[in-house]
Amino acid sequence: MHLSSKSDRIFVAGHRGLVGSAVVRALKGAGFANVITRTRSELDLLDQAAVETFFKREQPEFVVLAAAKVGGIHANNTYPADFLNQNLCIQSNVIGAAFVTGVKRIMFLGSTCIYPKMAPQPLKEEYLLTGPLEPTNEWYAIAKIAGVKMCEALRKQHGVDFVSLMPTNLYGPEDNFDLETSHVLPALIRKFHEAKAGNAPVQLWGSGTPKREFMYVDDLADAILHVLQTEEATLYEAAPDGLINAGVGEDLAISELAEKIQQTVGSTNSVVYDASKPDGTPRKLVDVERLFSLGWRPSVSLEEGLRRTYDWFIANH
Ligand code: GFB
Repeated sequence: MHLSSKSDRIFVAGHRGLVGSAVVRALKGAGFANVITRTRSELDLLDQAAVETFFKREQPEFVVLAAAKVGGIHANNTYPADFLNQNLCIQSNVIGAAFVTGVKRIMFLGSTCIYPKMAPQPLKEEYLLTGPLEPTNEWYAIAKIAGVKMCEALRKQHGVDFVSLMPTNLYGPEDNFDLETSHVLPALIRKFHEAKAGNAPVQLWGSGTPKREFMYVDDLADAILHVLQTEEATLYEAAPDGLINAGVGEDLAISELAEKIQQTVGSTNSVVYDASKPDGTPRKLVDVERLFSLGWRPSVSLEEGLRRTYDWFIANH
């Protein structure tokens, strides 16, 4: 059942993260009055009993599941057990409690790394489980695939309206700028910014040739609201399996991204590549036909998004 009233009760799990904070901004900006959030110390999503008690007491009608163990290529590669286990637990607890308490629609969020490493581009939803995964993030991907399949299975067996949205690489305010655990875009903003104080070259990972698609997180939040407000029949006509990609439809090489960030930050430092660090998947441009067929389009260009993110970084770090 779709989100239709400004008084609907919406639980945003993970509201302090990059995605969750953008979803809360979007919901409140659109006038939704009952947005429910809990910090990690108030509700541990790894604790099944606590999650179920919370759902029974608060009775959310809609859920955006943006809580997850996430990180860039190095974090994914270094902590495979944490990425697999924590994500499986969080999503099993939240999706399970949502089912038991009759949530009207849950939106489960994952990532386009669920698709096979060598799948044809752009990545269509139907390519799921057609080939081996990218090794640096297969642990995270397997957890997320399980979440997609859990939503699909509950819908198949019980007719619930549980849907999955798979965003491409995201960036924006509240991102993680830690150089060890972050994704490439915030890492490069920080590296170029800090390098401005001297003449040392900026060290980037891998070869610079992999291509990525970047979506500003407020665009994703807007897409989430759009899908939540789409009627059930329309939604499943576009996505019979309940799986929808979210992206902007364009990608660029990491070396090109580095040039754009260098311009945004105003750095003149040279760039060197550290070939001992992994490249990850060569390309993962998503096919956005399903989402676009629902009438949604992105509105923030990469240049504009980079400027906003750099401003946020300067103000907050
Ligand atoms: O964003 P990123 O960490 O993750 O890296 P993925 C993207 C590309 O940027 C890789 C290169 O080819 C990196 O080698 N890169 C260059 C850098 N310099 C840097 C740097 O300083 N820091 C980082 N982090 N990368 C993640 C997955 O994959 O993307 C997750 O591991 C998830 O599961 C997420 O799907 C969206 O795009 O390779």
